[in-house]
Amino acid sequence: MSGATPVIPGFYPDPSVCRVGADYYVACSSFEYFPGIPIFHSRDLVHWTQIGNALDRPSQLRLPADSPSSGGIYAPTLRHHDGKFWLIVTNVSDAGNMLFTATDPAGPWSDPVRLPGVPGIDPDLAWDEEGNCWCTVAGVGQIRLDPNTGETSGPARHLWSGTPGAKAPEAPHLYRIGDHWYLLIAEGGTERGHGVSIARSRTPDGPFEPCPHNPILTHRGTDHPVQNTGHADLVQAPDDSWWMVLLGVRPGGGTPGWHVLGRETFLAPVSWVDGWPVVGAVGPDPSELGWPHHPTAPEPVRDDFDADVLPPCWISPRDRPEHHYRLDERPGWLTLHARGESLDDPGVVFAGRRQRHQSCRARALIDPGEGSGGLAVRFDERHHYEIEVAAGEVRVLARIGPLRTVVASRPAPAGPLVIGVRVDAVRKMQDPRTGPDTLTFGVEEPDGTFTELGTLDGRYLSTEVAGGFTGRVVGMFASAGTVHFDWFDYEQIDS
Ligand code: 6LW
Repeated sequence: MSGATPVIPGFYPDPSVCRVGADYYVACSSFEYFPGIPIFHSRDLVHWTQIGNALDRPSQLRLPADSPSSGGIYAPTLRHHDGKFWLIVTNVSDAGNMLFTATDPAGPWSDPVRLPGVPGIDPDLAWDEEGNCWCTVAGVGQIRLDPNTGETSGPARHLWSGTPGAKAPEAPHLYRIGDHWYLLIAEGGTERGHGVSIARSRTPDGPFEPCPHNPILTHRGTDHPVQNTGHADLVQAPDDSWWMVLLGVRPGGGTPGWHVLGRETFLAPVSWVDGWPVVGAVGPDPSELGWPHHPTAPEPVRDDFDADVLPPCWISPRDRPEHHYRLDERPGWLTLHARGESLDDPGVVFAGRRQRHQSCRARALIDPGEGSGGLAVRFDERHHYEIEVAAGEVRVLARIGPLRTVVASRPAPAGPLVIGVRVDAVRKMQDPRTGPDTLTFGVEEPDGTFTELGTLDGRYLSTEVAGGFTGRVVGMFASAGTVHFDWFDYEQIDS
């Protein structure tokens, strides 16, 4: 079913989109990871390239060491107004709501304008014809905002509680379309009950009339391969067509189904009937769009660490201090200096990329020296699998909630070696108790053959087991001493 294809695969949830001329931009949540708020660019809404991260310095993004995984940066709203880009977002582990601006969405972005008068999460920005800026937040509430100073004015007002019986009205976005102001929201919670609803008013502050056919989008109660659809944003194309970006998940395996890549960004067409939006099939096949194909520069399959900085797809939990992540210590290598924290700790030295495909392979050439480190698939501090090289031994380890175990071990050759993980999604199921995939860790012999050391069930690195708002991140870590990596590669495989 073509509707099962995200336009931005991997854990890139809560997409917010804007268009400037022929260029589209999307911003997504990033939670406990640094840098934060990935920014993507597209010319056709289907092919997206990450052009940076909005929050790439500590003065913009503070994630305390004791802040929980899936804390930090919640849902942003990205808008273009008055000749510049505006990004409003909540850091639930620090100062709450903040506003950033940039002339180039690839960055640099400004330091934060703090918004002490803006309550809650999921802040949105909209300007009316008089230049007033309306900030709308989950709940759904609204307050007038001076986006340059961060000062609010007037009372916070309640706009809409969403559809009776549906919980958690959130992710509001306010638009002036034709003669109406439209208020788009998510409701039902970001799990299987998720949906998108809309209401309209003649004025930006209501009263709002709910759409008679809410929810305008949901997959709740269906067997659609994309579930949890919600948290949407609308954009109009240059040809006047309308489109929606939204989050969804792709559960795999048997019952109840486990999604391991987190909430991904999908696309759906929108048409207007009697002044209300009608949402088409989620995930149109690019060829169905008939638009010019704008190929994107795919993420590098292999990173040789020859550049002075890591490409924007690389992220680390909570911070990435340069003295722990060096590209200049051994030119052409990434050197990780551990800081006494393992993958069980919030501050582990770990550089990873989101797992973006259901079947994939990642490898790295490691020189552990006297240190210990390796390759990990991280969900959070309590859910991760890894292959670690330490003290002349290669071990496969698993952390699942309170349980930690050594799955396999064997002597390690002296010097550098290639370690890897292969993720095989389950395609055919004989047993409804089957998990979504398996993760096989091993070492690559000098002749290129892959010696498997241990295979693990992937359901324990899924949102249904671990909870939270993120997804798998695959990367390199150092748990003791200094560890060097010559290269890292990641690619989709067929399995
Ligand atoms: C986001 C809110 C939500 O701010 O989860 O479940 C939060 N709904 O819209 C993080 O994605």
